[in-house]
Amino acid sequence: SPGEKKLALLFILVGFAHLLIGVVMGLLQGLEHAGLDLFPFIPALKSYYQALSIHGVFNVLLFTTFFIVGFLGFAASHGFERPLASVKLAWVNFWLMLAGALLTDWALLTNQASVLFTSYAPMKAHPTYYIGLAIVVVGTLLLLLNLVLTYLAWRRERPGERIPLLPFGALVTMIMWGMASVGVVVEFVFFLIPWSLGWIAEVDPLLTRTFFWESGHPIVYFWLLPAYMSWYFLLPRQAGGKLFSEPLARLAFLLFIPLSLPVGFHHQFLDPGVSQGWKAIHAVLTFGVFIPSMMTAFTVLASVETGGRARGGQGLFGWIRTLPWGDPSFTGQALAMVLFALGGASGLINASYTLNLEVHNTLFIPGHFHLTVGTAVALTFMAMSYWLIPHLTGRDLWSRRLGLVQVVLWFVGMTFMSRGMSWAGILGAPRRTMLGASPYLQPTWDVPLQLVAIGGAILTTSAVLYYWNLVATLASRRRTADVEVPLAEPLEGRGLLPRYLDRFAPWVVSGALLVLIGYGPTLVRLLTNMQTVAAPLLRPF
Ligand code: HAS
Repeated sequence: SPGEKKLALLFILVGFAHLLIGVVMGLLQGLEHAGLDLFPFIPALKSYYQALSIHGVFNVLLFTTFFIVGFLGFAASHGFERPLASVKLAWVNFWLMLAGALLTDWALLTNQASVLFTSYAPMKAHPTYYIGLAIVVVGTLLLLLNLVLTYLAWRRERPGERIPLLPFGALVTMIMWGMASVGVVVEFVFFLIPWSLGWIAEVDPLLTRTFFWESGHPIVYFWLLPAYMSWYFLLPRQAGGKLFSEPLARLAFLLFIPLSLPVGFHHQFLDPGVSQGWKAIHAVLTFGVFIPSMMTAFTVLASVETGGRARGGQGLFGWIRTLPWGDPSFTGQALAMVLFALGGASGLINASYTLNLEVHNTLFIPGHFHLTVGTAVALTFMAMSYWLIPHLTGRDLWSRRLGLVQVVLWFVGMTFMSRGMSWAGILGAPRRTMLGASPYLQPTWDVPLQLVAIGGAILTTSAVLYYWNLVATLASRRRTADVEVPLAEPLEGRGLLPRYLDRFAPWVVSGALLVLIGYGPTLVRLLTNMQTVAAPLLRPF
């Protein structure tokens, strides 16, 4: 309905507004690393760490979450061919999340929350920072509630029918995130918020970090799965082809529910106080969550190939040439995938327990996540917006050519920047450090850090082009006939599908069990060691 389209648009625009500020902070950081420190010239910014905190929270927490909530609500109601169960709840959710985001923005912009996006204690932020983020998380859970209610209403109307692909992807994403969010909810509600308000005197950094990473790794799949929804269910149609295998696609999505949850210790390989045995188990499970992404690489590439061949492409690689490279939405997503393959490879390096000792807390890690969340996710969301915003507004995209240049520049900029970061990281350059001012700057870091700055400048140019096109599209009077949602058909038709690929319960139960096994013993030990209310209750275990 027009109301729901408007709501989705508002969510998405709030997300992109945050990305805009985050990108500007990114440029300042990149230049600082290369020796050009502009921070003293910007009175609003009190320190490098304030800018870095704004960059992280705005880009990976607020941009992503607002885009995702807007897109998933829209995708579910479009796929179910009915309005959300409660459109009123969806509007309440928007205002609630906006209020939460504004609280967090205020704390960050006034330099009262320079604690970086991981919110690690004992660095303490103003209470509004934690409360605002907690409200945003509650908003995501309200979306989950609304999606489940919509699913139940649809099921009553269409008993026995298989869940359509778009809502299926939206439900998997939100069920996974609903389970994953428990850690960060406990961390914020029982520890960080009371501590920041002065109600409790101290918190245990190891315990809060453990709760954080219980949610903090799966959150990357909360960001990634909506991009996967586009790659699997929409991109093949944009390429002129079909989804290569519906069962494989569903299996890959469902595998993320159990496999993305019990892997958080791979962020804590170097934390004392977590036993090596549990770290090793999480390392092995991390290799498990690699599998659905490898399945994705195969299925999506095969789906896109059906498009290239349907357009007349022949031979082993001839189909690549005939793909619609003039379409910024297609090209942006294809380029995002190419860099994601490198992001996956660097993820494997991080996940390898021993190799992690070499790269942990170095610039190699930002090198990894600018390829994953910074490209696979952010570039895909921008590329999707080239059809989604015209669809939601009824206004024609202002310039396809500008869009094309923008996505190519993002790809080139990120290639330079992530290469520079990974290279400097392997040479020992630390992350989260004002490198330009450090007394231990190594001559060998010079060239890689120049690459970071060059990449940052290209990325900023790309961002300027993106916002130019976005604003011009929103302001344009050029109306377009309804831009369709490019929903792909499965190649093999809608044949028989095993029931377990259309049910959530077995995956949810196995996910819950894996979390209990993977985290239970460590959490019980950490909680009983503390002077918490829970300690006497947990001691018998
Ligand atoms: Fe990660 C740290 C391991 C995926 C984000 N990661 C981070 C941090 C972030 C992040 C933000 O094990 C930093 C947190 C912090 O601040 O401390 N990560 C992995 C592994 C994967 C992985 C194994 N990460 C992601 C994704 C992210 C993300 C996705 C965001 C969206 N990561 C780690 C580890 C650390 C870590 C350690 C901690 C390091 C430390 O020491 O602190 C895997 O899920 C990756 C699987 C991906 C693939 C690639 C599949 C390729 C596809 C594309 C194919 C298309 C092609 C071409 C080839 C297997 C699907 C198409 C061409 C056409 C023509 C169409």
